[in-house]
Amino acid sequence: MAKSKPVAVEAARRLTNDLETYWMPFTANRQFKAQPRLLVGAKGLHYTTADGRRILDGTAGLWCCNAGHGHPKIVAAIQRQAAEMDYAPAFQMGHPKVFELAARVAALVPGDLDHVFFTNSGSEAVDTALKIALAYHRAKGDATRTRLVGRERGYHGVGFGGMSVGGIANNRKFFGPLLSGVDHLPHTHLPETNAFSRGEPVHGAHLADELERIVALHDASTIAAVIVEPVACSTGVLVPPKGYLKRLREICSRHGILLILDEVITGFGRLGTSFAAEYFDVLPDLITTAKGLTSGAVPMGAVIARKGIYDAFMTGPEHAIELFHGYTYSGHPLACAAGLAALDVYAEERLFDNARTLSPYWEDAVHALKGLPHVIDLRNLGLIAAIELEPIAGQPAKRAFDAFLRAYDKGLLVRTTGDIIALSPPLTITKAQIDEIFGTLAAVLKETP
Ligand code: PXG
Repeated sequence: MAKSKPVAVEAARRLTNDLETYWMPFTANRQFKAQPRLLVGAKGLHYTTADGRRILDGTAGLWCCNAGHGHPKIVAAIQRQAAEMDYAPAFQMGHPKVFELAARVAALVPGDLDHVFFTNSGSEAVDTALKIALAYHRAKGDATRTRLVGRERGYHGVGFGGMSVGGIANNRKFFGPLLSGVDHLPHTHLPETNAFSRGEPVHGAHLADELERIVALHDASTIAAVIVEPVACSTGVLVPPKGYLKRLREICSRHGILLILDEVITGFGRLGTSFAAEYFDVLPDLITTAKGLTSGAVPMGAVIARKGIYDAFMTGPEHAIELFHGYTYSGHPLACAAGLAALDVYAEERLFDNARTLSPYWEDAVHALKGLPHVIDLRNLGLIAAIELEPIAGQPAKRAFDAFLRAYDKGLLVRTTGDIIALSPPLTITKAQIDEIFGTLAAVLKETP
């Protein structure tokens, strides 16, 4: 396994003499703490490491810093807001920026997805959307609609709702029985027919019909909602087969089942459109989002609901709370300031257009890796890509993690899941930087054992 330079360990120790106390999320703690990788600065497309190296950010942080790092407008907006008003109670009180941000977000999504509920993360957005779906049916007098449908290999965060509809065994198996009444559609990964597809694979739309099987088993009158990621990113970038999402939408509509698109990653320009709903021309009932909403600068998530859903709650006495749900930090002023500034930057710098314009170049760069050692599949859409490697027999995930370390040593940050390398750079990327990412990766793959 490639080693991070010893100097990185020393630099980390200089900055903190206690690596032990912090329990790191989704990290091999003991491995990390033996060879820490500390980042101390970020500007534009680059991180700075504790030992003073510049690292090209191939992952927009964790798929979130769509405007690049440290954008002066976003920084200034957060600073101003911190000085002006740190916090306003989220319940029974408001502040102007949260209303403004809701309107600005709603303006970016198609159709009558007109109402925005703020959370602090994607996980909270997912659990909020599932709760809204259940409460919506009840408000409509359809209280038997309680079942939820997710998809194998789906990732919807780490709350009990998101875990339950999620489809990644390691995120589920340690945590007991989870929610009852959940079914899963099959995943859409068909390497035999779809390997090395450019963009949307041709085969597999029929997999949406599996929803009919679930309906036949339980009856539509028991099913509240289906939730899927338009592109399943965390599991290693599974691009939906052509026509799949439209077919899922049709089946949901036919049976009165709500369709939730989890756009935590695909929202805010990742595919070259505001949201994947626009890219795929599919109108969901609810959208969950986060990450790019503030360009990752302050934690924030959101659920965007169609008018009919919001309206269904706006009945009963006017003084009565319509939805018993919310967070202390829903619509936090710092997050709203960051969100408004991020939306300004996206518009002024035409970053969604940049993503769209660059995506054919990105696609060519991804697929130029074909034929390099270990590469068994390449997948892409918008400014997302996956490079799937043949696992080392008996040691799953080791080869890709080794490539991750080698890339980091060569000045490039990538993500890995299992033996898949995932890429999702800031939308501010240039052609030269795309060349740099794939040049580095080609060198890495040639030396990865
Ligand atoms: N839904 C989707 C589709 C996501 O991708 C979440 C929900 C949860 O969001 P929060 O904010 O609670 O983390 C996500 C998060 C990775 C990676 O590299 C992906 C995510 C988070 C961290 C790493 O695969 N997705």
